[in-house]
Amino acid sequence: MKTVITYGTFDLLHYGHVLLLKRARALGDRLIVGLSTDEFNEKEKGKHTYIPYEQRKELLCELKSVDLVIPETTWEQKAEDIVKYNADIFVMGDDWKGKFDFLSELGVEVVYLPRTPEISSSTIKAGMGDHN
Ligand code: C2G
Repeated sequence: MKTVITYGTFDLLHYGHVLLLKRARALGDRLIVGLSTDEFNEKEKGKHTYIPYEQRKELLCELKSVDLVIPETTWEQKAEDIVKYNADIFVMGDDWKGKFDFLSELGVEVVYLPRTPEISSSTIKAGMGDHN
């Protein structure tokens, strides 16, 4: 059983998120998603989330690529999660390239996947602004 783990906000879930999750899941047999809580987003990422945590979690749980969703409440929890869930592969989009290489010391394979261009939660929010 090869376990893949990834982290993110996944606000206003869109095609870029789904493609990331699909590719991450394809690297193993199960995918765990560390989903940023609303508080973590506000305090640590300075990001306002439009969709509250519980609804973002529910959406992710509906995706066949996702096997388990856990809360992301700190930047530092990744190492303990990797050990706790015996993760074999850590995946992030390549906007994070290099930022999590240190995790390979835990024996996990660190993989950065190309982001899907032209779509992001911020462009969707901006678009929504145009139509108000
Ligand atoms: N992503 C992507 N293509 C996009 C947008 C996002 O591949 N067009 C990827 C990101 O690279 C990330 C994942 O989808 O791997 C989730 O993106 P965000 O919700 O923006 O996550 P982020 O704010 O980068 O939080 O501790 C890590 C953080 O929680 C990551």
